[in-house]
Order: sequence, then C-alpha cells, then structure tokens
Amino acid sequence: MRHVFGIPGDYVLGFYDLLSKSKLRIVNTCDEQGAGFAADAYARVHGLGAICVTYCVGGLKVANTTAEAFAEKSPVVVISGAPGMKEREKNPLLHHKVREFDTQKKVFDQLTVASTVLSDPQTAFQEVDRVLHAALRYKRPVYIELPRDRVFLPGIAHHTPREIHELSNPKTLAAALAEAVAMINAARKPVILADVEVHRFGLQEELIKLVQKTNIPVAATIMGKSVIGEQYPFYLGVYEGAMGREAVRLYVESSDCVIMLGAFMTDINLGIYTARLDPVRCISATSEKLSIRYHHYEDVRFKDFVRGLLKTRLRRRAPARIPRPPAMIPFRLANGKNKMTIKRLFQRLNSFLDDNTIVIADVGDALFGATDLFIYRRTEFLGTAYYASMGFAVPASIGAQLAKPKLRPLVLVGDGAFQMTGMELATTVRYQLNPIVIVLNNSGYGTERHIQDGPYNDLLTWNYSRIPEVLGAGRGFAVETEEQFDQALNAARLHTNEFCLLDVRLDPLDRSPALQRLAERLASKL
Ligand SMILES: Cc1ncc(C[n+]2csc(CCOP(=O)(O)OP(=O)(O)O)c2C)c(N)n1
Ligand SMILES: [Mg+2]
Repeated sequence: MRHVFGIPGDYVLGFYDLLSKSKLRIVNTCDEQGAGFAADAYARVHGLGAICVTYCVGGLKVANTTAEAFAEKSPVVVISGAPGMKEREKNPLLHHKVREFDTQKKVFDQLTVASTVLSDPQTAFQEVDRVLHAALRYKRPVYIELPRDRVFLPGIAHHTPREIHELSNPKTLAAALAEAVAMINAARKPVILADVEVHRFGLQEELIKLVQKTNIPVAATIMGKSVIGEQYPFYLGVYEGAMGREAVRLYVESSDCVIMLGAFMTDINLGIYTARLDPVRCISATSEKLSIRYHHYEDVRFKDFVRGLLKTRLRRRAPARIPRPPAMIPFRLANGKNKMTIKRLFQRLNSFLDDNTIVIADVGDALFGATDLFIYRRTEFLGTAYYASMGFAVPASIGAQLAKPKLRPLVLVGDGAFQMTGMELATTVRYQLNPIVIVLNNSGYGTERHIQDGPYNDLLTWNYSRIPEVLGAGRGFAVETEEQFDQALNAARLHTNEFCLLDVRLDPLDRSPALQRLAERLASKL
C-alpha cells in the first residue's frame, strides 16, 4: 500500500507529520466521505486501503463509507486521531467530543471486524498486527484510534510484524473436497456462479484454471460482474434471478450442481429474491462458510477450497452449449440529431471500453444500465451493488486510479449522486488523475421516480459541463444528441492529461431495461 486518504485535524496532526515523512503518500480529498470512498475503491483494487482522519468530526463522516466497506467486503484501515489519554482524565469537554471519549470507538465497533485504541505503547504494535490481520483475513474494515499523546512514544523495541497464517483443518478440507468432487463429477449440468469474494481474495486466475480444467461454464452475479473477462467463451452472463436475462436464469436454475464461489446472497444479487437456487443442488464456498448440499464444513478457508479443487480429479467434460451474452451491437449513428437515451448511451459505451478502462458505476441507472456493459478484463468494474450509497463513483475513481495508474476510470454517475461528491473532481486535478466522468443528467432521482414519484425526486439542474471553469482544469462537454455524445467520447479519449466531464441530458423518465424490471419489483414491496 502506498497511499493514505484523508483530511487532518489537530488530534491527528502529529501523526500526519510522521506520515508525510514516511514512504506513504497522503492524498487529501475535499471531504472525508470522499476519502472513505477513495480508500474503499483502493482496497478493492489493491487489496488494502487506508484513511486517516481526525476525531469525530472526521471519523463520523466516514461511518457511512466504512459501513459500505463492511457490507461489501472491502478491507479499509480507518485511522483516527483522538484526545490524549492524559487529557481524558476527569472527563473534560474537549472539542469534537460527542458524549464520552469512546463514543466514536463504539460506533466503529459496529462497523468493523476489529478495532483498537493504541493507548499502551507496550501492546501497540501487537494490536496493529492483530487488526491488520483481521482486515486481510475477513476483507473488511478495521479501526485504529491514536490518542495524540501516544503518537511519539516508542513502542517495544525489535518488534517484527507477525504474519498470521490461518490454516484450514486438513482433514475437514479433504472431506469437503471429496464430497464436492463427487457431486461435481456426477452432475449432468454443473455451472459455476462467481461472485464478489473471488475478486476480493484475488482468485480470478484460479477461477479461470478451474474452468479450463473442467469446461464447466460460469455465470457472475451483478456484484461479481467482471470477476471473469466477459469475452471468455464459457461465460454465460450475469445471473440475477428473474431480473436478469432469461436464458441465463434457465441455465443456472436447471443445473443439478451450482458451484457458488464467494457468493453474497443479497436481495439485489438475487434479483430481489427471485433466484431459485435449491441448497440440495448447491455447493457454496465463502470466506465465512462452506456448505455442500446440506452439509456444513467448519475451518475450511475459502482460498484453500478453491485452490484445492484445482488439485482434485475433477472430470473434464465436453464443452456445454450455453447461452452467451448478446453480441455487441456495433454502434452506428443512425441519425446524429436523435436525442440521447440511456439505451443508446450504453450501446455506444460498449464499443468504447478497452483493456485500460476501469468502469466505476454509482447507484441508480448508472449501475443498472451497466449490467449490460461488456467488460473485457476481469475485475475492471466497480460498483456498490449491495450497500448502494450514492456518491461512491467520483471519489472511488481517485482510489482506483492511484491503485492502478495504468487504468483510466470511466465514471458513470447520476446527477443526484454527482451533487453529493462530484466536487472531488478537484482532488483528481490536484493529483493529476484523468477520469472520464459521464453524468447521467435526468434532472432528478430517476430510480425513485420509477418506484414512487413526487417533487422530492427533483433536483436543481447544475451546469455540470462548466465545472472545469471553476476548477481551472478539465474539459466539459454538454451533450444533448447522439452525435454530440459520440464526438465528446472521441475527444475525451484523446484528452488524457486531465478529467473530462460529459453532461449527458436525458429525459427524466428514460430508463434502462434493467431499471424498469427492478423498479417494478421494488414498487410492489412498498
Ligand atoms: C446516500 C444515499 N441517499 C439516498 C439513497 C436512495 N436513492 C437510491 S437511488 C436514488 C436516486 C439516484 O439519483 P441519481 O444519482 O440522479 O441517479 P438516477 O436514479 O437518476 O439514475 C436515491 C435518492 C441512496 N441510495 N444513497
Ligand atoms: Mg438522476
């Protein structure tokens, strides 16, 4: 890890000074929430991310982004400054304190897998090891509080960071693998359902090897979209119950052995619970549990199970006939003067993406429409398809690009979400990043309009394409027609030294087919 995101304050200034003299690079965002989303994206792409903020006023602002990292399994280390231990005696009213000195710590206990207050130099290093280990083991956020009078105290000398390697119980692992192999080999029509943890645990190569070894086809969930390059011939598409493509649903639900790898059974992942996956036909392996039919195995690590499968005698079968994602329709400008629509926007983007793009979708039709995008390489798609906090995408592009500078982010963001955190574009200018940001400007909270509409779904229209004037950098494009969109994208591709923002004006009621299906389901649940 080479970057730490955040905003300083007096309770953490001492540590910021140490940070600035270290090999880590501090990335200042405009708002702590921006830092939180950036660190989350950094963690998703790189494997670990960090934010450093001040006590309560900063810390509580990243409660939401930490909640997201927890819910969607992203290992973010939250470091917060705090009043010194000496200052806490007699409970004085120091600035930023909410109720008790440990109020913020208690909040983060709920939002992280491990937390610590580094109050004792004797145990501080061990504590850091413990929480970092938890972040890596569970791929979830952790919290480290630094009382400001402890920052410069020496810890115990000669500490070597302990690498803790948790092991599977070899006998349980062997038994689980034996049952899995027997079930898979006996199956007539096995299928793999790959989800988010394949990405978080870096098992994409193993997944491809497993498929190559067995010729078993793969579907992904919407959260796991792009864990496998979508150009692979054994890739079915996104499975999301009745919400997704019917051919994929039929194939997966008629399988007699669904091998679910790292699957997260959320409502959106399961197409608002329209998925029909009978446990008796399933193998489900995650970092938390392993079940095969109705049997549960304890103490088997997800990685060991997936790697273990590669070493077993899984039968190689004749390639099955599978439904493939629909061929990309080459985008042709039928009539350039046509008004832009969501559907045409995604069609055009399909041919724009290449190996060097990372697509980052915010909540709303940016995410739903993106289901049908064709992602070339694995992992190069980020979205918050479960916790679904608006405002993720623009700051996430900062974290993603710093984690992998070769990638140029393509941000898809609704106007509502953009109004929350879009000004983090300033941070992209400061750190010389160059995202292409497409604002889906439908004058409001479009997703909600389709569930239940009212004046509360309207937004003030901003002149998004003129933001570069305010920031003194970047290029803006106002897009009304297909022709303008096409031209703006081409110009953005060539304009690589700073951000480009496309303000794409859409009809307030326009929507992608995926959003239409989703809104119908959600409206029936109100
Ligand atoms: C932080 C946050 N606040 C509120 C919501 C509820 N919500 C879900 S979708 C949505 C509208 C999103 O509007 P916009 O970003 O313009 O995208 P669109 O739906 O128009 O495509 C809202 C308000 C949310 N998901 N996250
Ligand atoms: Mg909108």
